[in-house]
Amino acid sequence: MFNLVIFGAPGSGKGTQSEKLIDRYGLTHISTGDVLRKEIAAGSELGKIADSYISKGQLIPDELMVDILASEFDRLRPESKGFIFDGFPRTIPQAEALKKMLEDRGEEVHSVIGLEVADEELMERLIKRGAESGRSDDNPETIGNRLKVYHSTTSPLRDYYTAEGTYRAIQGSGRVDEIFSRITEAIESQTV
Ligand code: B4P
Repeated sequence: MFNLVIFGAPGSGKGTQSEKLIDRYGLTHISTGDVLRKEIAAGSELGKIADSYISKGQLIPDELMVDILASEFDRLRPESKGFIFDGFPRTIPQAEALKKMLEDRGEEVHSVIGLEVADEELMERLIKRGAESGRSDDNPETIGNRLKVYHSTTSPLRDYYTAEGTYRAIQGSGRVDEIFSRITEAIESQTV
């Protein structure tokens, strides 16, 4: 099994590049953002809790997120030859929980792809997406909070995964297909 984490700020292209990686490598995609948005659309109890955080640009509490991730992983695992974790982990405790969850199942994280994009470009992309899709967290105030949370709480994961020896920084601006080539080169240099 090959397990990949795609990491980066909000709007850095995690979802966009994950779609292409699934096609290329046949991996199973777990996007915690997508899981939460489905729950919100269904109006479930979990969805109501998630909405109260997402609409403010805050992270869902770690304990809840870790349970969601583990149940998605166990549900999808029998059919899978490897996973793309998109949007998870977003905190050091989530990274530690992911490591333990995988170790308990005889697995590990093989590669962490970090998409690096300047804040001004992230803001522009997300405002554009908000205008097109109406996503409730893509408005300037909430985007500002999400970027603050990213810098204070999520970006320390770069050092965490650098110490683990799995982190590869990828320049995340430019054309989608150019970025995809940079990612596949990095993955393939880690696996040969
Ligand atoms: P996510 O769904 O993960 O939201 P995101 O970070 O904004 O998405 P992503 O980075 O994938 O967007 P993409 O670049 O594809 O999370 C939403 C919320 O859920 C979080 O704020 C949090 O509250 C909660 N949550 C999720 N996971 C959690 C966790 N583990 N713990 C706690 N809370 C959690 O797309 C952005 C836009 O850029 C698109 O419009 C795309 O078309 C465009 N784009 C992509 N690549 C481009 C390029 N190269 N050039 C120009 N535009 C590009």
